[in-house]
Amino acid sequence: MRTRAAACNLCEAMCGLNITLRGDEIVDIRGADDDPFSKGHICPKAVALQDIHDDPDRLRLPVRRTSSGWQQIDWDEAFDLVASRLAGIRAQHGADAVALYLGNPVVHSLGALTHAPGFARMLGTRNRFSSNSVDVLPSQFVSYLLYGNQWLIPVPDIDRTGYFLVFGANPAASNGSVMSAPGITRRIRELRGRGGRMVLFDPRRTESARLADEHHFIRPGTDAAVMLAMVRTIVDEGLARPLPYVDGLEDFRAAIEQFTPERVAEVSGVPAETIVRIAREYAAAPSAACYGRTGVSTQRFGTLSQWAIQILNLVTGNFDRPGGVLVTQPAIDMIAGGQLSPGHYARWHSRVRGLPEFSGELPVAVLAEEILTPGEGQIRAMFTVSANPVLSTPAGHTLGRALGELDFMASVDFYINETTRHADVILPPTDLLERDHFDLFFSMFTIRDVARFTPAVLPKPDGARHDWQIIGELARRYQELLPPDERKDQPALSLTPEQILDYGLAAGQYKLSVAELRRHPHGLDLGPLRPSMPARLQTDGKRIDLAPPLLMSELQRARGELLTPRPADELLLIGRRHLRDNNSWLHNSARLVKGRPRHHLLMHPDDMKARDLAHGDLVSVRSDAGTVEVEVSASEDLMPGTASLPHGYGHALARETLSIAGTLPGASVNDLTDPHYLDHISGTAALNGVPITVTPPHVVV
Ligand SMILES: Nc1nc2c(c(=O)[nH]1)N[C@H]1C(S)=C(S)[C@@H](COP(=O)(O)OP(=O)(O)OC[C@H]3O[C@@H](n4cnc5c(=O)[nH]c(N)nc54)[C@H](O)[C@@H]3O)O[C@H]1N2
Ligand SMILES: Nc1nc2c(c(=O)[nH]1)N[C@H]1C(S)=C(S)[C@@H](COP(=O)(O)OP(=O)(O)OC[C@H]3O[C@@H](n4cnc5c(=O)[nH]c(N)nc54)[C@H](O)[C@@H]3O)O[C@H]1N2
Ligand code: SF4
Ligand SMILES: [Mo]
Repeated sequence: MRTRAAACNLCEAMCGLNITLRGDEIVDIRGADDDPFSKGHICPKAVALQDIHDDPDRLRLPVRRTSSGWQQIDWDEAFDLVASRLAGIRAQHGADAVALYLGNPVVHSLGALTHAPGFARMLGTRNRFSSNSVDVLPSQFVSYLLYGNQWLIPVPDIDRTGYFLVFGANPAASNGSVMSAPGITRRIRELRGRGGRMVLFDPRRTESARLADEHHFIRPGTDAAVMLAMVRTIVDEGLARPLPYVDGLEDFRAAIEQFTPERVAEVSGVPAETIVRIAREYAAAPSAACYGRTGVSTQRFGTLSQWAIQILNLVTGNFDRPGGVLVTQPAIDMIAGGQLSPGHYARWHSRVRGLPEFSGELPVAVLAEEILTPGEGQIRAMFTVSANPVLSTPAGHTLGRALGELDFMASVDFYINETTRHADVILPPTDLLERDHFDLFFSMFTIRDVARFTPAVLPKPDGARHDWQIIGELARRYQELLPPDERKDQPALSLTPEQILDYGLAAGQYKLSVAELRRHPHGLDLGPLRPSMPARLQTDGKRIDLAPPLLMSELQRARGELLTPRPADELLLIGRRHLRDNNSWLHNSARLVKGRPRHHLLMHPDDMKARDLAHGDLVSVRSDAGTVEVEVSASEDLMPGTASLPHGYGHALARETLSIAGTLPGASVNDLTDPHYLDHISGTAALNGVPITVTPPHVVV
């Protein structure tokens, strides 16, 4: 028996692990007490690393879909087939006919992260998509406009802050996002233990609400209004302490005149006194951090919400100060190194609906229509990497139908799921324990600067390929098939991830190397977050304009809707995450799915009574985009007028290939979410706050 230091990369918390092995068999997985960052923290999902590794349903070799079912093929044949079909469709219909979708685990897989962007550039398509447009895009958009780079997103200094003000995040379930903070519940308890406060706004009394000093219900989609009213109070009461390099406060104040606490109380359900009191407390706190995640990004006013969060931090002097919010200084600084683009906006628009690109990507809400609408520029082929958009993007059922219409589809994934079942070829990478790991992406959002390199825990099986090897080889063969004038050499594709890391570490301020990190298997703590502004701003003159014209015009456009109360009898659907789920893909682990069902629609008992629904009933849930049937559970934790359904369920379509997940009950919430219901300016899908009706299934409305 031997014990190996490892890292869990299932979520953003980046927990350090100790894995005990007997030969190549996993005997035990536990939190590593000697990891300076995670200090032994672990959650129930970590054992899934073993379950994925052992899962007989996981693909080990490429498969091809044929009329008589899935057929295993060898790598050589698979690469040639995918490269020639993609290049052929490009030659016939142009580069935009091949679309690319990068799913969430790309940012968790070192090799996918180092190699997928190069292949994307090689494909040269304007039809590029990722999970960003069902996730963090509003934050990227705001950072691009305020700080000059989409990834200069400040992180709450949770270990030192005196006041943690949270909108639309549930770190007790998600373990934190754009805030890598292993052991977040402990950190929140410590915050309160040192006399700090946590105040949370969420339409559901969540697991995180139970940790907070105060939880306030808020009508979905009204956060921006509440925060703008807070800013107005702070400015009018002379409590603002803006930094010397911040401009535009006067213009901004003038634009929010109508956001009085009284008026905002009517739309949000948050009492005016509460808005004013929290604004005063926030401004008076010796240090404070305002933070909001998917609940305030994937909603109608995602960009305005994320803007208001930045403003709250900027006007109270909490931006770039210990205990406030700070930008990390990671060992590999991809912002300074230029590997991450500052961002650009509206350089082109989607063909059918005319939605603007952001930083080279179109909103995934337009993907299905770009496949289904005939004409010049129509998408005819898809390449996906670690993605399940049929379950994770709005009107996933329509997208599933669209994928069935493609001329060709290929996916890099180790499961045949609701999305990859449409692929002609699936190329499976090694699993998470068979490859080296370094959190290249999430090291940008840690609550302390840390660096940890984890060599593969288990050997790579014969004939297996890593994500980067798959993408790199495919890229090589694809490039050869292109006419010389269409080739785009991507030198990074011929490097290994380790070489890329070494280059990045040496260029970074700590002058590290992979060899040095190997000597510290549990990682290096590089210290608490440090002020670094305005030097790192990528704006003109290194100044921050609080009121950039694009956001000001969005505010102008949205003001009326934002200040109009929604109908009193309207029911709005919100999402839900559970500690033991992970988006759409850990449901094939028996250990994780056991226990009480987690897929139910939650509703307030009064709302159920008004609709004649009983606890446990199968109900019909209807939106403008679709209908699903699912069991309903009564919960006093829901704000009246809201209902909650988690995403990532509804695996019936993959019944034949996911033997455990395929037997789970539940429906996909994204058969209800609507590709036309968006955060207008960024195109991010409004997955929260979707109007629905709920009836017993036999009632026809
Ligand atoms: N266990 C687990 N962990 C995960 C994941 C997972 O699926 N499972 N997914 C990972 C990923 S990809 C991400 S991006 C992160 C997400 O991390 P979080 O954003 O922290 O995750 P959620 O639990 O979705 O929290 C969103 C909260 O917003 C609330 N909400 C909905 N609408 C509104 C609204 O209009 N206003 C306000 N104020 N609140 C609203 C919801 O009730 C919910 O509690 O989690 C990551 N970690
Ligand atoms: N209604 C609603 N919808 C949502 C959300 C919500 O809150 N509400 N949350 C959204 C968010 S924040 C996100 S990020 C998306 C996530 O949705 P997606 O981006 O679709 O990602 P996952 O569901 O995590 O799908 C992961 C796929 O990646 C594969 N995979 C895992 N690891 C690897 C790997 O290392 N390499 C490769 N090649 N494949 C791998 C898995 O087998 C699985 O098939 O969902 C979004 N959808
Ligand atoms: S919180 Fe859980 S899933 Fe996330 S990194 Fe830690 S052990 Fe893994
Ligand atoms: Mo996400």
